[in-house]
Amino acid sequence: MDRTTLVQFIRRQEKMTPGATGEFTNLMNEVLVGAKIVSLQVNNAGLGEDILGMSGRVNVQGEEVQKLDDYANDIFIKLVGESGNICAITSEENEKPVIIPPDRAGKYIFMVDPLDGSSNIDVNVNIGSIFSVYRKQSPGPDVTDDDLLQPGHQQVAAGYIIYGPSTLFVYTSGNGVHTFTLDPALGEFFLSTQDMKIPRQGSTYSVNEGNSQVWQEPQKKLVEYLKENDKETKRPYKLRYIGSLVADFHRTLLKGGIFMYPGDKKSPEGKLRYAFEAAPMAMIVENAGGKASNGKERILDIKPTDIHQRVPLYIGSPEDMDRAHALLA
Ligand code: P6P
Repeated sequence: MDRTTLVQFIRRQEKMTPGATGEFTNLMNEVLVGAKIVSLQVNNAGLGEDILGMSGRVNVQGEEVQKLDDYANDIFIKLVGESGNICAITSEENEKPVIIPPDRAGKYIFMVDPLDGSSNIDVNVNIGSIFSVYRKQSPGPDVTDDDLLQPGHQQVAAGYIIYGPSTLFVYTSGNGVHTFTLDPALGEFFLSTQDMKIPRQGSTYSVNEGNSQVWQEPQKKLVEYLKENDKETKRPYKLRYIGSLVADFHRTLLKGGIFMYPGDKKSPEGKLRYAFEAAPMAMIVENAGGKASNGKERILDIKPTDIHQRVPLYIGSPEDMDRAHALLA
């Protein structure tokens, strides 16, 4: 394995970026410290302090909050909030944005799902943290909706940390998708894969078929099509669904195929959040040669109207996505 650390890699990219000031590198350093701290807690969950189980709180999404959700949220908000590089943080766990006082603020906006898939913690299934970085758009010191409700194509960077058999940090700043593996003995992330590309076509589909009774007809037809027998188009596809977006997405990125969380008759906008899940994964998959849509429109072209807006998500290999769009049309 290459012994390039995550910060060394980001610094190299910074040197190749005209006008770079080092603020982004400093911000990313705080994010990776947060990742190491959360990784330690996730991997020691159940040992020592009682960090497993429910916090007793229900979040803005109406979801029961795990103690580790709160812990991860506090860690990222504290570390990134004190970096001096950001003027606002939005989090899936916080109803309102955290606004940094102008005298301690910087030019970036940080958006985070601090612990996605946390309902899987108690059954020891992979979970993750997902983040996005945007530039402040509005002039002057105040943070406005122009800063908090940006279309995903304005992301400066996007990434996720997946806490599993190993802790991986996967990110893009628009020049390819790169993966770093945490060496727990050294407490350092080392470069493991540079400029990842998603296979042009896969052989798996990933969706919660438990919702099929409330799917719209085109969605039903798409999944039936993927299950038909046709050697020429590598069908039937295999179903793989973990119920943790970071894990389902990471497998799709490496092996190809398509992940879907469609809108349905009960929830026309689906379940996943635009800012904290769909937009960052869409930036990553496009930088790896894949595609991401809401079934019709490119995810990165959508301008959200609320920081907690939900959106249907189809994401994966370009050939699988093109076929899905043809069948959903
Ligand atoms: P369902 C986890 O709660 C999450 O937000 C994503 O990580 C995951 O893809 C999705 O919800 C799973 O939802 O309805 O299939 O349990």
